[in-house]
Amino acid sequence: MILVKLDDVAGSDLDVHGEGWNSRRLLLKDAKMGFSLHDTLIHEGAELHLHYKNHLEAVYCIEGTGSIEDLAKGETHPIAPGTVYALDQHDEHILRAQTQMRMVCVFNPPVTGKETHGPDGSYELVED
Ligand code: 9YT
Repeated sequence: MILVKLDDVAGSDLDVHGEGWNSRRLLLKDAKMGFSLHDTLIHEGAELHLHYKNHLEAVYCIEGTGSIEDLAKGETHPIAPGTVYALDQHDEHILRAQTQMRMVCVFNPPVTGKETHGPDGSYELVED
């Protein structure tokens, strides 16, 4: 069994920052669970253009409000606590945070923790 506490991850090397967000990596690839689990903060006013071409991501908002724009469909959906979005089509999107949003994110395949967003908004696939 693996036990992880957010308090131990926040502010450590497992607290990864990007422009407009930081992600507390609770479980990574090395946990061998088949997915990674992140507690991510999207900072107030952030606008993130993302396109996870190599990963499936599900996101559960537990705090804050914002929206997600599905760029293929041209549709924008509000996000509030209790909302899940699942990028089952590797959907290119823009995430906007009206207030700081706290999101629980799951990635399949799991991220290793070393990925950085490419110019296309994706994370590269890190092989063993
Ligand atoms: C919600 C979202 O995709 N935020 C960008 C960061 C990513 N979730 C991560 O690495 O945790």
